[in-house]
Amino acid sequence: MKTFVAAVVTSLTLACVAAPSYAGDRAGVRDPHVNARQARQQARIVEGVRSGELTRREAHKVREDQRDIRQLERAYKSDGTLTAAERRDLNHELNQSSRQIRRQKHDAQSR
Ligand SMILES: [Ca+2]
Ligand SMILES: [Ca+2]
Repeated sequence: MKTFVAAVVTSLTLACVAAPSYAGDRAGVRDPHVNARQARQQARIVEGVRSGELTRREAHKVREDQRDIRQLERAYKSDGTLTAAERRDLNHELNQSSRQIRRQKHDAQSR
């Protein structure tokens, strides 16, 4: 009996853990995590321009990266589903653009 209860509890726990991604898939293309990252990076760029850490050229470059990511996101979502692999790729691109923003903000060049 104890084993049976443990098995039920385990499967319930697994169902709860699995639920968020399942709900995300059912919702189709919504991905608040990606959107939040995009908003944060956008804010970092604006901040970098304001502080002068990003030159005009650097700001242009990192904004192009942001635009490319939005295009990729649109393409991935165009079939009505954002798959786990597509989501992973978007986050990979966001990692790269984040590194790029950091690099440009902390290099020697400024306005
Ligand atoms: Ca897709
Ligand atoms: Ca710079």
